Amino acid sequence: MLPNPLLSGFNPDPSIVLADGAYYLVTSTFEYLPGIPVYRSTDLVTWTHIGNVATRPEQVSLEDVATGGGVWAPTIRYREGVFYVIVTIAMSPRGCVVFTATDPAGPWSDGITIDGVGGIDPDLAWDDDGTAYVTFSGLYTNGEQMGQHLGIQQVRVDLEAGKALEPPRSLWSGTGLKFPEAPHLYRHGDYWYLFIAEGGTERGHSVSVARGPSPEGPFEGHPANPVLSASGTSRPIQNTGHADLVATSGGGAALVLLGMRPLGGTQSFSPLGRETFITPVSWADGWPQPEPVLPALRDAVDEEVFDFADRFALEEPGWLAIRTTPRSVASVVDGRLSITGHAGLDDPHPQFIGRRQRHLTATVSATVDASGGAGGLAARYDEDHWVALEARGMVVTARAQVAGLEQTWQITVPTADVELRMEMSPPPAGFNSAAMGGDRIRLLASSRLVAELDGRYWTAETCASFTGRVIGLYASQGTVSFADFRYRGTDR
Ligand code: 6LW
Repeated sequence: MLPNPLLSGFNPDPSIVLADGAYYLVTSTFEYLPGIPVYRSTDLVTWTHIGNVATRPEQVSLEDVATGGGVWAPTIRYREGVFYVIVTIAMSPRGCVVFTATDPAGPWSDGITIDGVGGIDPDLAWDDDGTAYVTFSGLYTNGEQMGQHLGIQQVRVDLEAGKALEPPRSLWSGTGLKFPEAPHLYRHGDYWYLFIAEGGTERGHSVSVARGPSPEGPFEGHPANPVLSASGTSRPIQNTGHADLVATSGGGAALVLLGMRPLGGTQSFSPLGRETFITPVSWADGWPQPEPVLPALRDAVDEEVFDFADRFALEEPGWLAIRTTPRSVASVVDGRLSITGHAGLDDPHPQFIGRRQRHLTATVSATVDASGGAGGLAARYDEDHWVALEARGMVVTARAQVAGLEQTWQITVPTADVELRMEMSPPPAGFNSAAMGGDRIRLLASSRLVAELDGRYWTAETCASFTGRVIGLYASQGTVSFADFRYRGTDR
């Protein structure tokens, strides 16, 4: 059985390709850099984060992009020795961009904008004679109807010239649920299949399928659409949709797709945001039938220790920064990670580097010296939603920021080199407000509890954010240094 989640933590909108016996999977990164992680596996079980598509800020131009905008829903494909990633840089003039690489670990090209694709979630497919098709979710991008969906559209494109060869044609609009989006187009047997998402990316999220005789259609819907949805069920994995099809060993097939793991009671809250899952697909009468997405948790305890005496600790591809690269925020100086701060976490350009929280039970810690400034350990959703343990000299302040409102708790610690720790765990069983809430977040300094919080306020549902929880190190003033950063997580 394949593990589920397949790639845990903030990994939405997965797209996958099989090339020369290996799978490559990419996900969305929004306002973070580096953008678009590339994960590799040969068995769909063990995945390695081999690099990122957007390692240079100019590839995606995020400086002025609002949080929640930026790198949306990449598609990865492979043809004649070249990997292609096509993606929308939302709310940015870059628009629909195609990157190429011969080695998926990188480097990837600077990217070329394809003019004439008015929408989001572009897919790339070629027919037998080499005609390239971009199929996307049409959106009004200006005027009074801005943001309204136009259904699934398509253009033939010249990838080298970066332009559409025709005005968008409408292909199909699904079954009538809201937001037809996330199209992926493939040939299978005698038909071309169009998989789309419908119902919005929240609890109504669904997968619907249509088929037609050519990549341009005409398309007829699957009689049992939507073919996959967790909507209205009590399954532990919700919001399932935005699927990409891939061949598996032994002639089988599977969908990779996004989903969430809500905690708590009837409302329920997902601390990790949208994660990547997988589910088998069988074929009957020329139609695909995916199975419901079920959990298959990994047993392992995942442990990462970044000891900054190792000067390559910052080169690991999983570090993220906001609208800039981790290396322009932090550096390794005399065996410690050093960050110089001049803005707070509520600023669009904070001096923060972090990593995805990937487990519902996780402990993250860092040893900080803040004798020359202010900074520490933070868990971030966006500018208005974060939790921090901030050291300033020998004073540690726990800061909880929700919708721009803040509450603080303060203690004094005995030494300048203080261990800051966040412990996250699922809510307790029972029928009270803690049990009905989000995960528990405990904030500790030098092993003393400074605050304990209901994590519901730092979840995908509350923050209305497309990302997930990113936990890491920051400085808001002066220069702060860190001896280490540790992450320990388990799903059991
Ligand atoms: C993405 C859209 C969606 O472009 O959310 O879940 C948007 N679906 O398809 C951002 O991830």
